[in-house]
Amino acid sequence: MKMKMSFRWYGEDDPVTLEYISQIPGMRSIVSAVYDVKPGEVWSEGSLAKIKRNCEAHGLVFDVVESIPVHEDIKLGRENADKLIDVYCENIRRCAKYGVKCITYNFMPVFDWTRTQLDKRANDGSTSLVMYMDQLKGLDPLTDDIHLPGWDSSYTQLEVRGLINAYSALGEEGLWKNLETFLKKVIPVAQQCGVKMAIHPDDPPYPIFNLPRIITCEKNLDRMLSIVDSPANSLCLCTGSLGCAKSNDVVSMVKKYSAVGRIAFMHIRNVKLMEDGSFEERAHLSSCGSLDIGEIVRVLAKNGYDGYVRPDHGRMIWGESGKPGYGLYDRALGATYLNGLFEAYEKIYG
Ligand code: DNO
Repeated sequence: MKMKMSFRWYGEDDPVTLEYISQIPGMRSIVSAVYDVKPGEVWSEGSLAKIKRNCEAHGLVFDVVESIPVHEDIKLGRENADKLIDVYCENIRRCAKYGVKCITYNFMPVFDWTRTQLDKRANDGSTSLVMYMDQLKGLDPLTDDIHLPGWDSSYTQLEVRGLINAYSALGEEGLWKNLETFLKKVIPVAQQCGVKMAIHPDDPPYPIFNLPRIITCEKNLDRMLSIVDSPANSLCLCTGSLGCAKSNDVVSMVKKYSAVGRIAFMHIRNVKLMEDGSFEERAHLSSCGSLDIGEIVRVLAKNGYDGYVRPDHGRMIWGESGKPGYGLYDRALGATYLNGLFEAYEKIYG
């Protein structure tokens, strides 16, 4: 197949082993990262070499990194940002040396994805991640001692408050400026090493707790891609992240950006949107949620998409327990469903 099917693996501590992953039909690539250092530090070549070796021992290719985290000081444009960007570039070079072709990252202030519950039970007994607006309402990290699932637990409440205040002062245009500085240094290095940088959209794609969020909609994706007009400056188009804002037409975004070769990585999952903006993560099948996954794959195949694809968050089913969103069974079902769609559409479009 043209597209490259991949699976996220959290390293040797992941209960989902490389052996299990290799047993999923059509599985090609491993999406992983070096987890033994903090953001802003250099990744050891030994760690990268080990991931590569482990993958190859199971007939898998380690060619996608998710993520090299962007240090908050880079996003905030603080004094040591330049030095931290140099470290980032060094990490890109090192990844490339061990065969990595695509690196995912995000530019979300303080928190990565945000949900209000990680184990919402559906009628069929499966559980999944959800965001319920009424659970979110009234919460204020500046005054309450809260910790939402998905947030980086290495910050104290006090540090989180400091960061939130710094970002509020920075605002959206300040964040854009710091993204521009980052991209103008990082993309030429990636290009030189044959690596595509794939920015992950903000999840969910709207401001949370007054924090600026910029990778949210078509207009902003256009702006981001135009900062450095190179295929090395590409998107990780996450259907579930962009798809939880009603105003985003995910199919048309996939169509537009795959036509111009600016999608390096597709995260594919389905979400069910509610009237009040709440959403539930669902099984991958189109009929299980609000997104037309079949149409998304059709459009990709029609445009000859040959980048990476991974089934994103799965539900917990069949009694499995583990890292929320990252169990084996439902993601394997997702991969198989996506492989089926791609096989059919790639055959039709050649
Ligand atoms: C969530 C993931 C994100 C993603 C980062 C990329 O499950 O899609 O955490 O890895 O935002 O930097």
